[in-house]
Parts: sequence; C-alpha cells; structure tokens
Amino acid sequence: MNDTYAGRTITRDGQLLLEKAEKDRVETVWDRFENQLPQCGYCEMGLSCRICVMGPCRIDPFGEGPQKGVCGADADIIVARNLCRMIAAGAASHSDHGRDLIEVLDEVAKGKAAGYRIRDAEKLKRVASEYGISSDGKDDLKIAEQLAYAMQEDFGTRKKALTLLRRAPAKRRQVWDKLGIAPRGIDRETAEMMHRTHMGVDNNWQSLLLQALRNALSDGWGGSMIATELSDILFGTPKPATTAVNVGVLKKDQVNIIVHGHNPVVSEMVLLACRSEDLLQLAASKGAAGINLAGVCCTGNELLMRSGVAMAGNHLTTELVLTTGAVDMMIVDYQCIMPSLGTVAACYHTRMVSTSDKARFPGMEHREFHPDNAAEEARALVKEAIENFTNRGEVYIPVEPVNAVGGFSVETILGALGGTPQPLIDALKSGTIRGAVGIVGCNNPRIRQDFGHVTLAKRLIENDILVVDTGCAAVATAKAGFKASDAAQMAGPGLRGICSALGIPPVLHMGSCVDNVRILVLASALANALGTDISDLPIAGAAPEWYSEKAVAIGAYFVASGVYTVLGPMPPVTGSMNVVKLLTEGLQDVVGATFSVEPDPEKAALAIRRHIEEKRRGLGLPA
Ligand code: CUV
Ligand code: SF4
Repeated sequence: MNDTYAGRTITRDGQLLLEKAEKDRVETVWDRFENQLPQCGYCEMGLSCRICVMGPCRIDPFGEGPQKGVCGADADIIVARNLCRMIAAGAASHSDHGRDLIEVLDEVAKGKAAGYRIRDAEKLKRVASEYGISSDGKDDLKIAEQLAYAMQEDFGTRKKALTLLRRAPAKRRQVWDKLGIAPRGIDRETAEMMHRTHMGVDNNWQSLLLQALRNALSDGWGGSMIATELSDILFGTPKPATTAVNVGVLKKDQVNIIVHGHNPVVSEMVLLACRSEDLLQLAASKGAAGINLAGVCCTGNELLMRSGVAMAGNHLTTELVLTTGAVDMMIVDYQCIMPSLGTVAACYHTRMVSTSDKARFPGMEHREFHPDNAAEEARALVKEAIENFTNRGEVYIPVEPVNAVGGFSVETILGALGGTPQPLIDALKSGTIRGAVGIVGCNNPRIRQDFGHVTLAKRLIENDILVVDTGCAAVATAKAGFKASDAAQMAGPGLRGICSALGIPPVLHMGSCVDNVRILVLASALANALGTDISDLPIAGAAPEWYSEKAVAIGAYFVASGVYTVLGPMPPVTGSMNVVKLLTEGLQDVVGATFSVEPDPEKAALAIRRHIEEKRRGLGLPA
C-alpha cells in the first residue's frame, strides 16, 4: 500500500479508495489540504481580523509589526472575538436544526405533515411536563402543539433561563447563575454574541468569552437538546440494534442510496420510502436484489441509532464513498457536506440531490423537502435512484463491513442498568470502572483519519474507562471494531466484566452531534445520584479530530457544564496567551473545568487518566 494513503487514513477502505480516487483522477479533501499548505500563520493563531472594512487587520505575533488593528483592538480582543464568532456559528447551526424539528412537530400536531407522526408518546408527555404542560385529558396532538409552542419560546426573547437547564444539577445551575451565564433565549445568545463582537461593542476579552460560554450553553442545554428530544419523540427513542459499518455496507447487487447531512427530518422519510413494498418491487424489476440505504456523517448516525441502518463512513469518507461507483443516489440536507461532492459524483453515475431550502451545492439537483411534501418527495427520489441503478459502470467495494451495536440513548443505558444509575455508580465507586469519557467530533485532514479517535478509545477502555461516543468519532470506533458484539474483550478486566455481564460493548454509540446532549443528561443523572456537581465526576470529554465550528460550541458547553475536555487540533487562539491561559487554566476557578489541547492521542489518554484519578480522589474513591 502506498505510504501516502496510509498516512492519510488508518482505515483499510479509505486507503483502497484513495488509490481508486487517484486512478480515477478524483481530487479529495487531502489533496486540497496539501494545496493550501502552508496555511496562513496569522489566521492559525487567530490574529487576523476582518470584522470591519477599516481592516482587514493582523497583529504581528513577534511584536515587531503592528500590535493593534485600525480600530485599536489588540491581540486579546481579536483572538477572543474570532473564537466567539466560531462558537456563535456552531450554536446557530445546531439550534437551527433543533428549530426545524419544532416545525415538524407543530405541523404534525396540525395534521399537515403526512409521513411523520408521534412515535414515542411517553417521551412526549415526559418532556411536555418539563415544560409545565399537563397531559391530562389531552390527546397526543394537543400536547405536541403546546410543546412546540413552548419550545419556540425557548428560542426567543425573554428574561428567564432556558427550560431544560433544570435538568442540570443544582450546584451547576448555581455556578451559571453566579457568573451570569445561564442562557436565556437560544437565538438571543447567538444574536448577542454577534452583537458584542461587532466593532466597538464588547472589547473585554474576558466578558466576551463568558458570553461565548453562555452562547454555547444555549446550544447544549437548548437548541441541541430540543433537537434530540424531538427527534426521539418523532422518530423513536433509540434502543440497541446491530448494524454494520464502513464502505463494505454498500451492496453490489442492490440499489444503494446514501443519506448525508444531519437532520432526520429528511433521512427518516427516505428510510420509509426505501422500505415500501411497491418501490422494492420496482427495484426487483430493474434487476436489483433490494434497496440498500446507508448513511454517512450524522444523519447516518440518526438512522443507525433508531433503525440500525448501516453506516458507510464518517466525514473524510464522504468523497471516497462515491468513488466506489456503487452509489446510485446521495441525498443531502445540511452541515458538513463538502461542496466538492458534486464534482466527485460527476465522475460516476451517482445522482446528487440537495433537499434543504437553506443548503445548496454545486453539481447537485435541488429537490426541496418540507414537512408537508417530504414523504412524497422521498418516494419520488428513491424511485429515481432505482432507475439510476441500471446506469452503473464498474463497481469497486473493496472491503467487508464490520458489525457494530448502536442505539445507546440515556433511556437505554439506564434501562440496561435496571432503571437507575446506581449500578454504574457502584462500579465507579468500587473502581471496577475508573470513569467515563465522551469522545466526540469530526475528522480533519490535519490528523490521520480515525487515528485520534481509535487510539484514544483503545487506551481508555484498556484502562477500565467506559467510552461513550457520538458523531464521526462514533463511526471511527465502530469501523475499528470497538462496538462489535465481542468487543468487550478489548477492555480492561473491570470494564470487560461489566460489559460482558450486560451484553454491551465497551464503547457506547450515543448518536449524532446534537446527541452530545445525551452525555450531558447522563452526567447530570450521575451527579444528581451522588448529590454533587458534574465537575466533581471522574469523567472527561475529547474531540481528537475536530474541525467544525459546531465542535467548538460543543467543547465550550462541555467545559461550561464542568467537563474537562481535550481537543486534538489546536483552535485558532495561540495569538493571545491571555485567552490560552483562561481556556486551559483560568476556567478551572470559573466553571470547574478547562480545555486542554493534545494532538497526540496517547498523551491525551494519559492526561485524561490523570484527570479521572484526581477526580476519584476528590470524591474519596479507592485508587
Ligand atoms: Ni455533526 S460536525 S464532521 S458530521 S462529527 Fe462529523 Fe457529525 Fe463533525 Fe460533521
Ligand atoms: Fe481591523 Fe478593528 Fe475592523 Fe477588526 S474591527 S478589521 S481589528 S479595524
């Protein structure tokens, strides 16, 4: 195998498809990354500003050139503002996704969203009661209508704190209140972040960063949490199911449809269509043995979690999956969809379709999905994918899939433990399990694909630390076999015993990126059961290969919720030692947790293990 390919990805399917891409003269994200090198040093350090047109400005990190922008902003202000705007964009993305689910719920309630329905009425009632909506004497649709309205209010202008903040432990809420960072409206915090970073508004790097934490919390305990809860209500709360991962999930003899993006609003309707009898018959009439729906990225995770739909790959696999020549149609919604995909698909017979009014891409047909036409549109697209099956050229599916178990919602995890977190707490207390770590986030061509996720997860489970993961990290560890039914044997003796007894893998798939909120809910359940704060628990977070603005927002709400979080790639903050110090040290006294940056996953594992042992000592647990 060509060393270049092995240096780009640890995955066998990725390496083989990189070879195929080169043969087919397909340019990939790695080629374009190399073409960009060396990347701008000012931007890497966060020292360039183009917020206004007196600029663009940049600060000389060596102290010889300019130390102030035209307006007078120094390095601290510029670096903080840039980071703040990343967080605002990340929070806006997840929260806007949440809003789309509210709209679906509202249309379901009004009988206008054919195809969608309430699939977890029990959860609907439970969440409604958190919003103060009683279910007495009301039918599900009435409750849904009132819940949709109440959740919309969480997005708007008002003075009280977000409803779902009440899920956080009391001690955590006191921390937020004392700092004045309990988020109010979800949109409000993002708008205020953009306002404060306009030229001539907030020019104190500390108060800017505090608002960034509030903005991130409005995502974690607001927009994303609403997205997850409503997805469960509309599409079902995940339960463990067996599935398969990597490019080998594509089937040579079946119509292959890939869904890519984030919102289950589109992918669930495609799934429904793929399972309909008449379309299966149409596929058979074209000589296909079936319709094979698979996902990439987070909308794939949504389907994997709820229906065991197979997963073809994570972020850096999204171009490569097309080079198989086996994809008859790729249907995308929004977020993390590289604008290069249309160009890649043009080399094959693959049809590319965008579906969201807010996300269009070069080289894709646009077929807009709305709650009232989605079921119908999905059927039309699946039909066209079937018709495209006969246009296939040569097909190259170079690997066999790996089996994996997914579907670990908090409900499932607590259910497996007999309804309470107590067994998990007992295992933590006795030291059978040392702690738990959430590994989340993307791939990034700066890091060998999946190397960060897989190495970190391996080291943690070997040392009896339970891993829960989401997003592209969850796909990486699944490809590496850590979610296979026999994966418990990869864990240390304590964790292995517990996983074997419960019949679960040592790395639990908790869902998509918005589902990181499931980790917050689980951590809160543990903290509440122990009568303590999240920041006292022997837990940590990690984003070993993150790339996106959403990931910065996630990292920030983890830290602001009291979870020590290790980032792989360095965020663009090194231009201000003040900002770096606040994020990596100062926040300890503010929110009881910090960021740390460690691109080497072996070292990250050590740092996390040290942190967990320190927290164990703090709780008086055995060494
Ligand atoms: Ni939202 S944000 S690359 S698909 S995890 Fe995957 Fe997950 Fe990052 Fe995107
Ligand atoms: Fe330059 Fe200040 Fe304008 Fe930024 S806001 S571009 S530092 S003048």
